[in-house]
Amino acid sequence: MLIKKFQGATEQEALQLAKQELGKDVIITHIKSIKPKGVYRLFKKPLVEITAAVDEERIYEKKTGYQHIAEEIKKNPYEFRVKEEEKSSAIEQKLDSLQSMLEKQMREQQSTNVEKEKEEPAAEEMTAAMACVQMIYNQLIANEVEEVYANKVIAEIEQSLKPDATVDNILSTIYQKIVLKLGETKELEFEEGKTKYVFFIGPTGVGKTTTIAKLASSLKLGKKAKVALFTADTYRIAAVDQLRSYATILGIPLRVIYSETEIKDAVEEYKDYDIVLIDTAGRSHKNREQRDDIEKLLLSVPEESREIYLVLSATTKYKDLVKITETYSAIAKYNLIFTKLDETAGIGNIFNIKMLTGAPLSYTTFGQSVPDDISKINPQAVAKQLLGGGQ
Ligand SMILES: Nc1nc2c(ncn2[C@@H]2O[C@H](COP(=O)(O)OP(=O)(O)OP(=O)(O)O)[C@@H](O)[C@H]2O)c(=O)[nH]1
Ligand SMILES: [Mg+2]
Repeated sequence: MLIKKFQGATEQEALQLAKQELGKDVIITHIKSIKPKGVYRLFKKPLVEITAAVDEERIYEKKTGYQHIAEEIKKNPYEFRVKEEEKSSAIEQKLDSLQSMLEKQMREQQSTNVEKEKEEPAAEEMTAAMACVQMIYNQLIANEVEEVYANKVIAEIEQSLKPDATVDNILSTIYQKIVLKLGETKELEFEEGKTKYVFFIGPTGVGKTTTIAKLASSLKLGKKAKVALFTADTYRIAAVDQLRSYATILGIPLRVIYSETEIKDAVEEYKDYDIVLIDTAGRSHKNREQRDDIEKLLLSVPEESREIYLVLSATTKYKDLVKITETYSAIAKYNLIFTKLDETAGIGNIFNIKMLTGAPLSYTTFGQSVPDDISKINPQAVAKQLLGGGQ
């Protein structure tokens, strides 16, 4: 969208100028009367200034062909990946859905603005740029980004915002900010000759065991890693059986760990393995004893051979996520996995928890199907969704 101001002796004259320059499809987003100041008051008539906007989407589409990206996100929001060749120019990409939404909202505002302005010329004019920032803020809030973090992003860009900044400028600046804040994604990797012990911790029922099965499958079949499974979830027979059935299908060993000392004992036996994925019982972060148990278990493996993934459901309320992450932050460093993205429209919690903990983002899961419903978190795709792409 291109936004520009035009002045004329009358509204019609200003509109005509706008149409000459921007074409017949311009929409008026704002009208105000400019009274000449000082000595000019005596011999100059007031002018009418209109703010006109035009959708350059189609021209842009032809130029860049980026329209398909928005289409792709729309079709499959969670699996959308920025293609390699587009990565470098990702920040320049149009956020088509948000653009059209902004345009629609501006059109809706148009009539109210025009009315208001005619009645009482606003003392402080809200620039089109500020209106755009406000809409982006609303969009972030609608996607369940916490106010404090939405404010933070907006405050950071506002300082450098020029009053005549275009929607393009504003969007790409905010988009870049969010991508930067989401940071680099942490992928589960392994080094040959070094066994890595990977713990999956988190509240009950979030999808730890299912996520382990998905990752075990892609590590073994995709990356040809030598994988073993441990389970420390001995509270329920069904829990061991659940993991055993995955282990059997994948043809990998499963060991049941009854106490943290058994992990130490197993080190020699599993030294030829690249990765040992360790399932834990869902724990209540409120229960002190359970928290201590998990701490003992995690600390039984030295930091250099240990990796921890905190599994959280994207459907959990932000306030509860704060408590959960606080509990685990006090124990050790972790990476973040968000499950059940198929059950929620708001992905704000991914951003919220990243901002809160600073922990690296790693995977999202979006369904019960093993091994398909998992992917590495793509910060570009998350930022686009937060800004309204793919809605
Ligand atoms: N919709 C949806 N369901 C999921 C997802 N991941 C796991 N589930 C389902 O959530 C339920 C619990 O999954 P589990 O893997 O057993 O969860 P857990 O964290 O190991 O549970 P506990 O061991 O009891 O703490 C199962 O019905 C899974 O199929 C997901 O991404 N989306
Ligand atoms: Mg489990």
